Amino acid sequence: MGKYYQPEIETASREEILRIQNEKIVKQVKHVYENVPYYRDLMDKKGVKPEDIKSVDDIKKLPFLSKADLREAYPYGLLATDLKNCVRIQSTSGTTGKRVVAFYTQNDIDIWEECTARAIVAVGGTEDDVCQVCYGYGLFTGGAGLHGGSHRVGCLTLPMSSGNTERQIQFMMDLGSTILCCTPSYAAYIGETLAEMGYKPEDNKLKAGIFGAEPWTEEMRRNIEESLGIKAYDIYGLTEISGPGVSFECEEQRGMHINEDHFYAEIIDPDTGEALPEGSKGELVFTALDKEAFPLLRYRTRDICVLTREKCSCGRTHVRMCKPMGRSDDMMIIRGVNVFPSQIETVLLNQGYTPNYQIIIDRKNNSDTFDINVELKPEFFSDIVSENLAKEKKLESAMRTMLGIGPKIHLVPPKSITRSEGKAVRVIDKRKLHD
Ligand code: DLL
Repeated sequence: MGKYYQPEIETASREEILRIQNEKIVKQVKHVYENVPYYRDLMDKKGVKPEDIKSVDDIKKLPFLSKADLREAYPYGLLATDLKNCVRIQSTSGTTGKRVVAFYTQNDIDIWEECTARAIVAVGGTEDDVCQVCYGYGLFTGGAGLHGGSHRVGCLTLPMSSGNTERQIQFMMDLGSTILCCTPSYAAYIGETLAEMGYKPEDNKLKAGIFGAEPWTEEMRRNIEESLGIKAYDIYGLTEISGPGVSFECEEQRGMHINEDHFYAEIIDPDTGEALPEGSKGELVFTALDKEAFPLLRYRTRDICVLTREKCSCGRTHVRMCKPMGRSDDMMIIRGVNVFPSQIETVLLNQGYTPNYQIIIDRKNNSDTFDINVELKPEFFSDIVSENLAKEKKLESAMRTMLGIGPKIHLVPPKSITRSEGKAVRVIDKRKLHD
Protein backbone atom coordinates (compact mmCIF):
# COMPACT_ATOMS: atom_id res chain seq x y z
CA MET A 1 0.00 0.00 0.00
CA GLY A 2 1.36 3.41 -0.93
CA LYS A 3 1.02 6.65 0.93
CA TYR A 4 -2.58 7.10 -0.15
CA TYR A 5 -5.45 4.84 0.84
CA GLN A 6 -7.49 5.75 -2.26
CA PRO A 7 -4.95 7.36 -4.59
CA GLU A 8 -7.35 8.05 -7.45
CA ILE A 9 -9.72 10.16 -5.44
CA GLU A 10 -7.16 11.65 -3.05
CA THR A 11 -5.12 13.05 -5.94
CA ALA A 12 -7.99 13.66 -8.39
CA SER A 13 -7.91 16.80 -10.50
CA ARG A 14 -9.98 19.82 -9.46
CA GLU A 15 -12.32 19.18 -12.40
CA GLU A 16 -12.84 15.59 -11.36
CA ILE A 17 -13.58 16.55 -7.73
CA LEU A 18 -16.05 19.18 -8.90
CA ARG A 19 -17.69 16.72 -11.23
CA ILE A 20 -18.19 14.27 -8.32
CA GLN A 21 -19.45 17.00 -6.00
CA ASN A 22 -21.89 18.39 -8.56
CA GLU A 23 -23.30 14.97 -9.29
CA LYS A 24 -23.71 14.16 -5.59
CA ILE A 25 -25.24 17.45 -4.47
CA VAL A 26 -28.12 17.25 -6.96
CA LYS A 27 -29.02 13.77 -5.69
CA GLN A 28 -28.48 14.67 -2.06
CA VAL A 29 -30.73 17.74 -2.03
CA LYS A 30 -33.48 15.69 -3.64
CA HIS A 31 -32.98 12.92 -1.04
CA VAL A 32 -33.21 15.38 1.85
CA TYR A 33 -36.17 17.32 0.40
CA GLU A 34 -38.15 14.14 -0.11
CA ASN A 35 -37.30 12.48 3.19
CA VAL A 36 -36.72 15.17 5.83
CA PRO A 37 -39.86 17.29 6.38
CA TYR A 38 -37.95 19.53 8.80
CA TYR A 39 -35.48 20.61 6.10
CA ARG A 40 -38.14 20.66 3.38
CA ASP A 41 -39.96 23.30 5.46
CA LEU A 42 -36.78 25.37 5.75
CA MET A 43 -36.27 25.16 1.97
CA ASP A 44 -39.90 26.03 1.28
CA LYS A 45 -39.67 29.05 3.58
CA LYS A 46 -36.62 30.20 1.66
CA GLY A 47 -38.35 29.53 -1.65
CA VAL A 48 -35.74 27.00 -2.84
CA LYS A 49 -36.69 23.84 -4.71
CA PRO A 50 -34.42 20.84 -5.34
CA GLU A 51 -34.38 21.76 -9.08
CA ASP A 52 -32.67 25.06 -8.17
CA ILE A 53 -29.57 23.17 -7.03
CA LYS A 54 -27.67 22.15 -10.16
CA SER A 55 -24.10 22.27 -8.80
CA VAL A 56 -22.16 23.05 -5.63
CA ASP A 57 -22.17 26.71 -6.70
CA ASP A 58 -25.88 26.71 -5.88
CA ILE A 59 -25.32 25.45 -2.31
CA LYS A 60 -25.40 29.03 -1.07
CA LYS A 61 -29.10 29.17 -1.96
CA LEU A 62 -29.84 26.52 0.68
CA PRO A 63 -30.81 27.32 4.29
CA PHE A 64 -28.35 26.70 7.12
CA LEU A 65 -28.72 24.15 9.86
CA SER A 66 -27.39 24.85 13.34
CA LYS A 67 -27.10 23.10 16.66
CA ALA A 68 -30.46 24.70 17.61
CA ASP A 69 -32.12 22.85 14.71
CA LEU A 70 -30.57 19.59 15.86
CA ARG A 71 -31.95 20.16 19.35
CA GLU A 72 -35.38 20.99 18.00
CA ALA A 73 -35.45 17.99 15.71
CA TYR A 74 -34.06 15.60 18.36
CA PRO A 75 -34.03 12.64 18.10
CA TYR A 76 -35.52 11.61 14.74
CA GLY A 77 -36.45 14.87 13.03
CA LEU A 78 -33.47 14.96 10.65
CA LEU A 79 -33.38 11.27 9.90
CA ALA A 80 -33.62 10.72 6.13
CA THR A 81 -34.24 7.01 5.96
CA ASP A 82 -36.26 4.34 7.65
CA LEU A 83 -34.83 3.38 11.04
CA LYS A 84 -34.63 -0.21 9.85
CA ASN A 85 -31.94 0.87 7.38
CA CYS A 86 -29.78 2.28 10.19
CA VAL A 87 -27.18 0.14 11.89
CA ARG A 88 -25.61 2.55 14.41
CA ILE A 89 -26.01 5.72 16.39
CA GLN A 90 -23.21 7.86 17.82
CA SER A 91 -23.54 10.93 19.97
CA THR A 92 -21.66 14.06 20.97
CA SER A 93 -19.57 14.25 24.08
CA GLY A 94 -21.40 17.34 25.32
CA THR A 95 -22.52 17.20 28.92
CA THR A 96 -25.08 19.99 28.88
CA GLY A 97 -28.38 20.25 27.06
CA LYS A 98 -29.66 17.61 24.70
CA ARG A 99 -27.00 15.55 23.05
CA VAL A 100 -26.70 15.34 19.29
CA VAL A 101 -27.66 11.89 18.07
CA ALA A 102 -26.38 10.92 14.62
CA PHE A 103 -27.57 7.89 12.65
CA TYR A 104 -25.63 5.74 10.19
CA THR A 105 -26.54 3.19 7.54
CA GLN A 106 -23.93 0.54 6.74
CA ASN A 107 -22.93 2.60 3.71
CA ASP A 108 -22.44 5.68 5.93
CA ILE A 109 -20.16 3.63 8.21
CA ASP A 110 -18.22 2.30 5.21
CA ILE A 111 -17.54 5.83 3.94
CA TRP A 112 -16.62 7.09 7.40
CA GLU A 113 -14.12 4.25 7.87
CA GLU A 114 -12.60 4.97 4.46
CA CYS A 115 -12.05 8.55 5.60
CA THR A 116 -10.24 7.54 8.78
CA ALA A 117 -8.27 4.93 6.80
CA ARG A 118 -7.07 7.77 4.54
CA ALA A 119 -5.88 9.59 7.68
CA ILE A 120 -4.00 6.55 8.99
CA VAL A 121 -2.27 5.91 5.65
CA ALA A 122 -1.37 9.62 5.44
CA VAL A 123 0.72 9.29 8.61
CA GLY A 124 2.50 6.25 7.18
CA GLY A 125 0.15 3.52 8.44
CA THR A 126 0.29 0.08 6.76
CA GLU A 127 -0.66 -3.48 7.67
CA ASP A 128 2.68 -3.70 9.51
CA ASP A 129 1.56 -1.17 12.10
CA VAL A 130 0.18 -1.62 15.58
CA CYS A 131 -2.45 1.05 16.06
CA GLN A 132 -3.40 1.85 19.65
CA VAL A 133 -6.77 3.57 19.79
CA CYS A 134 -7.26 5.35 23.11
CA TYR A 135 -10.05 7.69 22.09
CA GLY A 136 -13.16 6.83 24.07
CA TYR A 137 -15.23 3.97 22.68
CA GLY A 138 -19.01 4.03 23.02
CA LEU A 139 -21.21 6.89 21.91
CA PHE A 140 -18.24 9.21 21.23
CA THR A 141 -17.13 8.92 17.61
CA GLY A 142 -13.37 8.94 18.35
CA GLY A 143 -12.92 5.28 19.29
CA ALA A 144 -15.27 3.78 16.69
CA GLY A 145 -13.98 6.05 13.91
CA LEU A 146 -10.26 5.36 14.24
CA HIS A 147 -10.92 1.70 15.06
CA GLY A 148 -12.76 1.23 11.78
CA GLY A 149 -10.04 2.99 9.80
CA SER A 150 -7.33 0.93 11.46
CA HIS A 151 -9.10 -2.30 10.45
CA ARG A 152 -9.48 -1.06 6.88
CA VAL A 153 -5.76 -0.37 6.61
CA GLY A 154 -5.03 -3.75 8.14
CA CYS A 155 -3.12 -2.48 11.18
CA LEU A 156 -3.12 -4.64 14.28
CA THR A 157 -5.73 -2.67 16.23
CA LEU A 158 -5.54 -2.21 20.00
CA PRO A 159 -9.03 -1.10 21.06
CA MET A 160 -7.92 0.38 24.39
CA SER A 161 -10.47 3.21 24.78
CA SER A 162 -9.43 6.02 27.12
CA GLY A 163 -8.18 5.85 30.68
CA ASN A 164 -6.05 3.52 32.79
CA THR A 165 -2.87 5.16 31.63
CA GLU A 166 -0.45 2.67 33.18
CA ARG A 167 -2.20 -0.16 31.34
CA GLN A 168 -2.07 1.87 28.12
CA ILE A 169 1.67 2.18 28.56
CA GLN A 170 2.16 -1.47 29.42
CA PHE A 171 0.40 -2.56 26.21
CA MET A 172 2.21 0.12 24.21
CA MET A 173 5.60 -1.18 25.35
CA ASP A 174 4.80 -4.93 25.34
CA LEU A 175 3.05 -4.99 21.96
CA GLY A 176 5.21 -2.33 20.31
CA SER A 177 2.46 0.12 19.31
CA THR A 178 3.59 2.26 16.38
CA ILE A 179 0.59 4.60 15.94
CA LEU A 180 -1.21 6.28 18.84
CA CYS A 181 -4.71 7.75 18.47
CA CYS A 182 -6.13 9.93 21.26
CA THR A 183 -6.83 13.54 22.19
CA PRO A 184 -3.73 15.77 22.26
CA SER A 185 -4.22 16.44 25.98
CA TYR A 186 -4.23 12.71 26.66
CA ALA A 187 -1.14 12.24 24.47
CA ALA A 188 0.65 14.87 26.57
CA TYR A 189 -0.39 13.02 29.71
CA ILE A 190 0.84 9.68 28.33
CA GLY A 191 4.17 11.37 27.50
CA GLU A 192 4.41 12.77 31.01
CA THR A 193 3.61 9.40 32.59
CA LEU A 194 6.15 7.58 30.40
CA ALA A 195 8.87 9.95 31.65
CA GLU A 196 7.79 9.45 35.24
CA MET A 197 8.03 5.71 34.77
CA GLY A 198 11.64 6.22 33.70
CA TYR A 199 11.20 5.71 29.94
CA LYS A 200 12.98 7.90 27.41
CA PRO A 201 11.19 8.93 24.18
CA GLU A 202 13.31 6.50 22.15
CA ASP A 203 12.31 3.54 24.35
CA ASN A 204 8.90 3.19 22.67
CA LYS A 205 8.23 2.02 19.10
CA LEU A 206 5.70 4.77 18.31
CA LYS A 207 6.31 6.66 15.07
CA ALA A 208 3.16 8.73 14.67
CA GLY A 209 0.15 9.98 16.56
CA ILE A 210 -3.29 10.98 15.24
CA PHE A 211 -4.62 13.56 17.62
CA GLY A 212 -7.80 15.61 17.51
CA ALA A 213 -11.26 16.25 18.96
CA GLU A 214 -10.10 19.44 20.69
CA PRO A 215 -8.07 22.53 19.78
CA TRP A 216 -4.30 22.28 20.25
CA THR A 217 -1.48 24.62 19.43
CA GLU A 218 1.76 24.18 17.46
CA GLU A 219 3.57 24.49 20.81
CA MET A 220 1.55 21.56 22.11
CA ARG A 221 2.49 19.61 18.98
CA ARG A 222 6.19 20.14 19.72
CA ASN A 223 5.70 19.16 23.37
CA ILE A 224 4.03 15.86 22.38
CA GLU A 225 6.51 15.12 19.57
CA GLU A 226 9.42 15.53 21.98
CA SER A 227 7.95 13.62 24.90
CA LEU A 228 6.86 10.64 22.79
CA GLY A 229 9.56 10.78 20.10
CA ILE A 230 7.00 10.80 17.26
CA LYS A 231 5.42 12.96 14.57
CA ALA A 232 2.09 14.29 15.81
CA TYR A 233 -0.69 14.73 13.23
CA ASP A 234 -4.00 16.53 13.53
CA ILE A 235 -7.38 15.03 12.67
CA TYR A 236 -10.69 16.86 12.67
CA GLY A 237 -14.32 15.92 12.59
CA LEU A 238 -17.66 16.25 14.29
CA THR A 239 -20.43 13.84 15.18
CA GLU A 240 -23.01 15.72 13.14
CA ILE A 241 -21.04 15.23 9.92
CA SER A 242 -19.83 11.65 10.75
CA GLY A 243 -16.97 11.87 13.26
CA PRO A 244 -13.16 11.99 13.01
CA GLY A 245 -11.80 11.99 9.46
CA VAL A 246 -13.79 14.83 7.96
CA SER A 247 -10.25 16.14 7.44
CA PHE A 248 -6.75 15.01 8.35
CA GLU A 249 -3.13 16.07 8.15
CA CYS A 250 -0.60 14.63 5.73
CA GLU A 251 3.19 14.45 6.11
CA GLU A 252 3.43 18.21 5.47
CA GLN A 253 1.65 18.92 8.79
CA ARG A 254 0.35 22.15 7.30
CA GLY A 255 -3.40 22.03 7.43
CA MET A 256 -5.89 19.19 7.15
CA HIS A 257 -7.14 17.89 3.80
CA ILE A 258 -10.93 17.79 3.77
CA ASN A 259 -12.38 14.63 2.24
CA GLU A 260 -14.05 16.73 -0.42
CA ASP A 261 -15.61 13.86 -2.29
CA HIS A 262 -17.87 13.40 0.76
CA PHE A 263 -17.97 16.76 2.54
CA TYR A 264 -18.36 20.16 0.89
CA ALA A 265 -16.84 22.98 2.96
CA GLU A 266 -17.66 26.69 2.98
CA ILE A 267 -16.44 29.59 5.09
CA ILE A 268 -19.10 32.12 6.06
CA ASP A 269 -19.26 35.35 7.98
CA PRO A 270 -20.66 34.15 11.35
CA ASP A 271 -22.67 37.35 11.79
CA THR A 272 -24.25 37.77 8.36
CA GLY A 273 -24.13 34.19 7.05
CA GLU A 274 -22.59 35.48 3.82
CA ALA A 275 -20.27 33.01 2.03
CA LEU A 276 -16.68 34.35 2.09
CA PRO A 277 -13.99 33.93 -0.59
CA GLU A 278 -11.16 31.42 -0.23
CA GLY A 279 -8.52 32.47 2.28
CA SER A 280 -10.95 34.39 4.50
CA LYS A 281 -11.27 33.61 8.16
CA GLY A 282 -14.78 32.67 9.23
CA GLU A 283 -17.11 29.93 10.36
CA LEU A 284 -16.75 26.53 8.79
CA VAL A 285 -19.94 25.10 7.26
CA PHE A 286 -20.27 21.53 5.95
CA THR A 287 -22.63 19.81 3.56
CA ALA A 288 -22.56 16.01 3.68
CA LEU A 289 -22.65 15.02 0.00
CA ASP A 290 -23.53 11.36 0.25
CA LYS A 291 -24.65 10.46 3.76
CA GLU A 292 -27.85 8.44 3.71
CA ALA A 293 -29.20 8.39 7.28
CA PHE A 294 -28.27 11.81 8.68
CA PRO A 295 -27.45 14.04 5.72
CA LEU A 296 -26.96 17.55 7.05
CA LEU A 297 -26.87 20.35 4.46
CA ARG A 298 -25.01 23.59 5.26
CA TYR A 299 -24.37 22.69 8.88
CA ARG A 300 -22.78 25.54 10.87
CA THR A 301 -19.94 24.05 12.92
CA ARG A 302 -19.14 27.21 14.93
CA ASP A 303 -15.46 26.37 14.32
CA ILE A 304 -13.46 29.37 13.14
CA CYS A 305 -11.19 28.45 10.28
CA VAL A 306 -9.46 29.34 6.98
CA LEU A 307 -9.46 27.17 3.82
CA THR A 308 -6.69 26.99 1.24
CA ARG A 309 -6.35 25.33 -2.15
CA GLU A 310 -2.63 26.01 -2.36
CA LYS A 311 -0.83 23.04 -3.83
CA CYS A 312 0.35 20.52 -1.22
CA SER A 313 3.59 18.65 -1.80
CA CYS A 314 2.02 15.40 -0.58
CA GLY A 315 0.16 15.20 -3.89
CA ARG A 316 -3.30 15.33 -2.39
CA THR A 317 -5.53 17.78 -4.17
CA HIS A 318 -8.27 18.16 -1.58
CA VAL A 319 -8.75 21.57 -0.01
CA ARG A 320 -7.00 22.11 3.34
CA MET A 321 -8.39 23.71 6.49
CA CYS A 322 -6.16 25.28 9.12
CA LYS A 323 -6.26 24.16 12.73
CA PRO A 324 -9.59 25.49 13.99
CA MET A 325 -8.81 28.66 15.87
CA GLY A 326 -11.24 27.76 18.62
CA ARG A 327 -14.98 27.63 18.39
CA SER A 328 -16.90 30.84 18.28
CA ASP A 329 -18.48 29.62 21.52
CA ASP A 330 -15.06 28.78 23.09
CA MET A 331 -14.09 32.39 22.92
CA MET A 332 -14.13 34.06 26.31
CA ILE A 333 -15.03 37.69 26.56
CA ILE A 334 -13.23 38.98 29.62
CA ARG A 335 -13.61 42.64 30.50
CA GLY A 336 -14.70 43.15 26.91
CA VAL A 337 -11.61 41.53 25.40
CA ASN A 338 -11.84 38.38 23.26
CA VAL A 339 -9.58 35.64 24.63
CA PHE A 340 -9.04 32.12 23.29
CA PRO A 341 -7.59 29.31 25.46
CA SER A 342 -5.12 28.56 22.63
CA GLN A 343 -3.44 31.95 23.15
CA ILE A 344 -2.85 31.08 26.78
CA GLU A 345 -1.48 27.64 25.87
CA THR A 346 0.97 29.23 23.43
CA VAL A 347 2.39 31.58 26.08
CA LEU A 348 2.70 28.83 28.70
CA LEU A 349 4.50 26.34 26.47
CA ASN A 350 6.79 29.03 25.02
CA GLN A 351 7.79 29.94 28.57
CA GLY A 352 8.69 26.33 29.37
CA TYR A 353 5.59 25.35 31.34
CA THR A 354 3.57 22.16 30.85
CA PRO A 355 0.19 22.06 29.08
CA ASN A 356 -1.49 21.62 32.47
CA TYR A 357 -3.48 24.75 33.24
CA GLN A 358 -6.95 25.88 34.13
CA ILE A 359 -8.62 29.20 33.42
CA ILE A 360 -11.12 30.50 35.98
CA ILE A 361 -13.36 33.44 35.21
CA ASP A 362 -15.76 34.99 37.68
CA ARG A 363 -17.51 38.29 38.29
CA LYS A 364 -16.97 40.29 41.46
CA ASN A 365 -18.32 43.79 42.12
CA ASN A 366 -19.57 43.95 38.52
CA SER A 367 -16.13 43.35 37.13
CA ASP A 368 -14.69 40.18 35.57
CA THR A 369 -11.94 38.34 37.39
CA PHE A 370 -9.47 36.30 35.33
CA ASP A 371 -7.25 33.72 37.03
CA ILE A 372 -5.06 31.00 35.58
CA ASN A 373 -3.74 28.10 37.63
CA VAL A 374 -0.48 26.95 36.07
CA GLU A 375 1.26 23.82 37.13
CA LEU A 376 4.97 23.96 37.85
CA LYS A 377 7.35 21.34 36.51
CA PRO A 378 8.90 19.40 39.41
CA GLU A 379 12.32 20.85 38.55
CA PHE A 380 10.96 24.44 38.72
CA PHE A 381 9.26 23.86 42.05
CA SER A 382 10.61 26.08 44.80
CA ASP A 383 9.78 26.66 48.47
CA ILE A 384 11.04 30.21 48.25
CA VAL A 385 8.02 32.51 48.02
CA SER A 386 9.86 35.37 46.31
CA GLU A 387 11.07 33.07 43.53
CA ASN A 388 7.54 31.90 42.80
CA LEU A 389 6.23 35.45 42.91
CA ALA A 390 8.82 36.55 40.37
CA LYS A 391 7.82 33.68 38.05
CA GLU A 392 4.15 34.63 38.40
CA LYS A 393 4.86 38.26 37.55
CA LYS A 394 6.89 37.26 34.49
CA LEU A 395 4.06 35.05 33.20
CA GLU A 396 1.45 37.73 33.89
CA SER A 397 3.40 40.17 31.81
CA ALA A 398 3.82 37.69 28.92
CA MET A 399 0.07 37.02 29.04
CA ARG A 400 -0.73 40.74 28.98
CA THR A 401 1.40 41.15 25.87
CA MET A 402 -0.39 38.27 24.11
CA LEU A 403 -3.96 38.93 25.25
CA GLY A 404 -4.19 42.65 25.87
CA ILE A 405 -5.40 42.02 29.41
CA GLY A 406 -3.53 40.64 32.40
CA PRO A 407 -4.71 37.54 34.27
CA LYS A 408 -3.71 36.71 37.82
CA ILE A 409 -1.37 33.73 37.63
CA HIS A 410 -1.24 31.16 40.41
CA LEU A 411 1.60 28.67 40.22
CA VAL A 412 0.40 25.39 41.66
CA PRO A 413 2.37 22.26 42.62
CA PRO A 414 3.16 19.55 40.08
CA LYS A 415 0.29 17.09 39.51
CA SER A 416 -2.33 19.26 41.19
CA ILE A 417 -4.41 19.85 38.05
CA THR A 418 -6.58 16.91 36.99
CA ARG A 419 -5.31 15.26 33.79
CA SER A 420 -7.70 14.63 30.94
CA GLU A 421 -8.21 11.26 29.29
CA GLY A 422 -10.58 12.69 26.67
CA LYS A 423 -11.33 16.30 25.80
CA ALA A 424 -9.63 18.60 28.32
CA VAL A 425 -11.71 21.05 30.34
CA ARG A 426 -9.60 24.21 30.33
CA VAL A 427 -12.09 26.88 31.29
CA ILE A 428 -14.30 27.26 34.36
CA ASP A 429 -16.57 30.23 33.78
CA LYS A 430 -18.31 30.89 37.08
CA ARG A 431 -20.02 34.02 35.68
CA LYS A 432 -22.63 31.75 34.14
CA LEU A 433 -23.69 30.71 37.65
CA HIS A 434 -24.61 34.31 38.49
CA ASP A 435 -26.56 34.98 35.28
O1 DLL B 1 -14.59 15.39 18.49
C1 DLL B 1 -14.82 13.94 16.58
C2 DLL B 1 -13.38 13.60 16.65
C3 DLL B 1 -12.96 12.49 17.34
C4 DLL B 1 -12.46 14.36 15.96
C5 DLL B 1 -11.62 12.16 17.36
C6 DLL B 1 -11.12 14.04 15.94
C7 DLL B 1 -10.69 12.94 16.65
P1 DLL B 1 -17.52 15.97 18.58
O2 DLL B 1 -17.42 15.41 19.97
O3 DLL B 1 -18.85 16.05 17.96
O4 DLL B 1 -16.66 15.12 17.58
O5 DLL B 1 -16.86 17.40 18.62
C8 DLL B 1 -16.69 18.16 17.45
O6 DLL B 1 -14.68 19.17 18.34
O7 DLL B 1 -16.71 21.00 16.06
C9 DLL B 1 -14.45 21.08 16.98
O8 DLL B 1 -14.89 22.18 17.72
C10 DLL B 1 -13.72 20.13 17.91
N1 DLL B 1 -12.63 19.45 17.19
C11 DLL B 1 -12.65 18.24 16.62
N2 DLL B 1 -11.43 17.97 16.08
C12 DLL B 1 -10.65 19.05 16.30
C13 DLL B 1 -9.31 19.41 15.98
C14 DLL B 1 -15.31 14.87 17.68
N3 DLL B 1 -8.49 18.59 15.33
C15 DLL B 1 -15.96 19.45 17.74
N4 DLL B 1 -8.88 20.64 16.35
C16 DLL B 1 -15.62 20.24 16.50
C17 DLL B 1 -9.69 21.49 17.01
C18 DLL B 1 -11.43 20.01 16.99
N5 DLL B 1 -10.95 21.22 17.35
